[in-house]
Amino acid sequence: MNAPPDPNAAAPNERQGFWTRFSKTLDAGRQAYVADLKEVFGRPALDTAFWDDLETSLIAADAGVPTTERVVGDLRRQAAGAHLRTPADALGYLKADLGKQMAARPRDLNLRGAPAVMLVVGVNGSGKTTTIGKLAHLLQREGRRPLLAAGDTYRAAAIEQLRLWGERAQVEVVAHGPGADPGAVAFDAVQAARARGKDLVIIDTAGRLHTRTDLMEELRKVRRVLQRLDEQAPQEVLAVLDAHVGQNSAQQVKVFQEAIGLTGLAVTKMDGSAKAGVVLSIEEDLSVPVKLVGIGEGLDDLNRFDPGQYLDALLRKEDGT
Ligand SMILES: Nc1nc2c(ncn2[C@@H]2O[C@H](COP(=O)(O)OP(=O)(O)OP(=O)(O)O)[C@@H](O)[C@H]2O)c(=O)[nH]1
Ligand SMILES: [Mg+2]
Repeated sequence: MNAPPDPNAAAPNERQGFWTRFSKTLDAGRQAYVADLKEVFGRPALDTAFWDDLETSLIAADAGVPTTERVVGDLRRQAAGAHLRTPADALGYLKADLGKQMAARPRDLNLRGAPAVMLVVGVNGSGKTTTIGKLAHLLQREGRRPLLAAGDTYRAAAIEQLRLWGERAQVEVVAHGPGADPGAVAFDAVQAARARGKDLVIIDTAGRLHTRTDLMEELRKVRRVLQRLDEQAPQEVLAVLDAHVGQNSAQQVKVFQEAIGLTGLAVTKMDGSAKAGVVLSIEEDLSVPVKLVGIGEGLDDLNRFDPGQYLDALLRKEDGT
């Protein structure tokens, strides 16, 4: 028997042009800033205006107050100790520091299972269904055989939307009628995947406000059903966050994390969002790694998160761009 494909074999950078588009779209979002992080790091001197504007632009980018204070405090100490002399030095230090922290977080998708099961959750309209369509496409191109499960049974339109993504990405969709039990859909999808030789099931769920405890219980029920079929399932529970929501998304993540446990985050709508810094604060505060980023509504507008590329796009590249 052939060995299954290594789920994380394809380097993130192989997605053609993704990180160039990512960087451009962050630049577009940046136009809303009071001061621009890239501009601040491009200045000649570590003067008072530099420190003030660095702090302002980190907060404007939604890096959050605690993260901003820690980062700026740390840089100031390094500068006082004469370890940093220019904004370019500060940039190098900050990128190395944040990069080290980010590299320590496990970001690979766990796709080990027969099939592996991914449960995708989040508040209304955060981008779950779209992310699932793009993710199915991404993973299929890497040699996986995904199947989608229409676990959002609240609206007929939600089932149709997933079917449409199924057609676009050329993957099968298992669905019941509107009003069906999401647990039953999930169960059938895993059985169907086994019968049809699929190695991955991605389950869509209805958007729910994190404050609705009854709807959180429904997610726990889906998880219990999955665990009856495979103790390790779901291998991934991904919360989808809209980057425009910025700091408020931390609260959403916390509640989903407590209710069902999350293995990772997918941050969507980074295109044109001025709040790309939110990744820094969420990871620092909540220790749930960002695994995927979305920059649009097209099939190729999703990629695995790459901290180095992200920091280049947010702060500045060493070559000044
Ligand atoms: N610009 C942009 N739009 C996105 C992105 N991801 C999703 N969208 C759009 O956001 C809207 C909501 O996306 P959905 O995928 O339907 O969100 P959802 O979480 O499934 O929504 P519910 O099922 O209603 O909770 C749609 O109009 C998507 O096209 C993205 O990365 N960039
Ligand atoms: Mg949806």
